[in-house]
Order: sequence, then structure tokens, then C-alpha cells
Amino acid sequence: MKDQFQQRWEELEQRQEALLARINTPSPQHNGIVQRYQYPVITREHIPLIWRYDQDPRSNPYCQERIGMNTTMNAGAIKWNGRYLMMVRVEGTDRKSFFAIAESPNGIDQFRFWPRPVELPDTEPHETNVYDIRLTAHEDGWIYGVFCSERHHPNAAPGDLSTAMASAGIVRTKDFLHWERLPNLQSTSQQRNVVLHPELVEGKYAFYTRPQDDFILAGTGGGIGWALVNDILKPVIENETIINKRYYHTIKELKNGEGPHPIKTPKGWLHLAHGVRNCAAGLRYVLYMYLTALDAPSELIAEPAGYLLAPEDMERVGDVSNVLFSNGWICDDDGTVYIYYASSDTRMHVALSSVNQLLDYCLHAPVDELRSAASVMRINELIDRNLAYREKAG
Ligand code: M1P
Repeated sequence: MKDQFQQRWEELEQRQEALLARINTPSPQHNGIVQRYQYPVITREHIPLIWRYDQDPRSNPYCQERIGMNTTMNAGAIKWNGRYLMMVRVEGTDRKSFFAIAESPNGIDQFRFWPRPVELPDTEPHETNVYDIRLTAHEDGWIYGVFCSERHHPNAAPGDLSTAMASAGIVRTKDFLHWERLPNLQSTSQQRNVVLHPELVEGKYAFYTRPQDDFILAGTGGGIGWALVNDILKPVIENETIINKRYYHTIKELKNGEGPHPIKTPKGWLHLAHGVRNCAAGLRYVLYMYLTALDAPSELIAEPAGYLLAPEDMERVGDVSNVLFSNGWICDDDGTVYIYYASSDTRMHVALSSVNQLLDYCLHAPVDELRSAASVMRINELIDRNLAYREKAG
């Protein structure tokens, strides 16, 4: 006769195993650009039981979860040794985020966490929280991770326990087991959503940045920036130019931020980013794309109007509702693109596309002309073209 503890433990294991082995299937809807998948690919229920429970019935007689996990979100991604890796932002119920690597054989399901969370070198004593890592396999041979390093604002007024300060932390590795921590990127403004470009530009390390006036608001920071850094071991932003601007009455009116590093294609660098606007329900985060020149990655050459992906159905609700956020995608050799995105700061999903589909989207969907009248003109032009085509086709 099994005791209660043993029975409960076996139930927990069986339930988790069924979740980890679950096969994912494409969602029924498809707009010709991206294909969502039915199930989230990583949730807090994927986190190994032995990270959360004390398995010894003598010290845990009620089989209680001792360390609670809140969310699994905003994962960096990379294909490494033939496996699809996500470096997930796991947030505990104590509100502290940390990184943990999960891998899948096919990129769409069966993600399993590695045995332990990542232990980054703890070199920044004021750092309280780390999150949203972007992984870059750089041409210099290292794999870099650039993440948000957050601390209580040193100038917060006495009693103000909320004002925070964000800067970009940098680590690098060759095996995802041993990490070297470099100094945080120095900048005159706060920075979040900083991403390392995979190639040297003019012999320098190139960063996508997001200057912001304070911890939450971009303010006078005009959008996604670009900065060249001479020395990655002493990284300092000296000049920053805005390469993807925010505009009034668009999906990125309030702020935006680079997603993962862009994908190199014969027609330019494909970028995925998030755009934020305010509304009665609070901030709304959606994902959009833009394309920059192959020989000048900071030069915008195309940007379709509006969003590529916005929260739908279950994605709308979570810890911070009405949010899609992506800082990881993988481009396979055959051109398949796995877009990993988090919904509502709670869980990870995948949507599939291809380089050709995304290029076609960037180069042929109309641009945002920033006025309703122009949008109606574009629709009428499309209708006219379709009617002419139909007439010709008989
Ligand atoms: O809650 C939504 C997102 O808010 C921040 O993103 P941004 O700096 O662009 O506003 C980040 O905290 C991100 O982790 C979070 O998903």
C-alpha cells in the first residue's frame, strides 16, 4: 500500500510527464505569414518538480510546493548542437526572475528544462533582478547574452521602494554551462531591450538599444537605437542613433523595443520588435517587423503597417494581460523561422514562418501612412487590383 506522499508524488510526476511529452499541432487559422501552434511550449508546469518540491516525506510531510514559480516567459532562443534551446525568464512567486534553459528536439514541442537553472557570475552587488535575455552567436566565436539588469534606483526618494533603474547586462559562453560576465553596457540613459548584432560593423560591436527616460517610459527616447562599441570588454555607448522611430497613433506610439537579433537574408536584415500603446485597458504590447539594408543594418528599408502578432484568445490574459513579447527566434538552414513569444508575461508559445514569407510580408504589405484616409486608399487600391484580376481571369 503506497503512502499518501508517494501517491501524490507519482501523480505529480505522471501529470508533468504527460505535459512534457504532449505533441503540438498547428492552430487552424493561418494568414499566410505566420502559423501559430495550439499549445504553449513552456509554462510554469514544465519546471522540474525537484526545483519546487522537497521530495523527502520526513521534511515535507504534506508534499507541499516549497518554492513557487509564477511564470515562464520572454525567452532568448538559439539552435545549438542540433537542438532548439530557449533561455527562459522564469519568475518565482517571490518576483525574482532568473534564467533556465529548456531544449526541444524539433522546436515546437517536448521542451524540457536542463537539470539546474543558470547561475550567472554574481558580479553586480546592486543588481536585484535579471530578465529578457537576447542570445547572439557572434562572429567572434562567443555566444553572448544581453539582458536587463535591474536595481532599485540609487536616487529614489526615501520611502520610494518602487523606482527602479534598468541597464544592459552582458554575459558570454561557449557551452551554456560556463558563463563570463562582462561589465554592464554604459549609457547616459536607462536601457532595456538591448540586443547584440551578430556581426562586427566597421570593426566594432553593434548594439540595438532602447534609450528610455525612466524605468517604464521611453519618453524622449525616440525608438529603437543603434550604437557601435569599440571594446566589448569595456562596453560604452558614445553615439546612439534612432533607427526605428515611434509615431503618433501607431502600434508603437508609447514605446518599442528590438526583439531577438535580426536574421540575415539576401534581401536585408529581418527584424522582429515589440510596439506598445496605451489604452483604457492599460498598455498593449504587439509584435511587428521591419527590414534593414544588408550592407547597412541600421538603415530601414521596409516596414509593414501595424502588427504581425497581437494577443489572441488565451494569450490575452495572464500576469500582465494584453502583452505579446518576443526576444527569441530561430532560423533553420531550410529557411523555417521559429518565432518564440510570450503571452501576457506568463507562458511561451511558438509560431512558424519562413524567411521567404517574412520577406514577402515586409516588402509587400503596405506601409503605415499614419492617417485613416491613406489606409482607406490602400484598401481601395487592393480591391481595384483584385477586381481587375478577376475580370481578366474570367
Ligand atoms: O510587461 C510587458 C513587458 O514590459 C517590459 O518591456 P518594455 O521595456 O518594452 O516596456 C519588460 O519588463 C518586459 O519584460 C515585459 O514583458
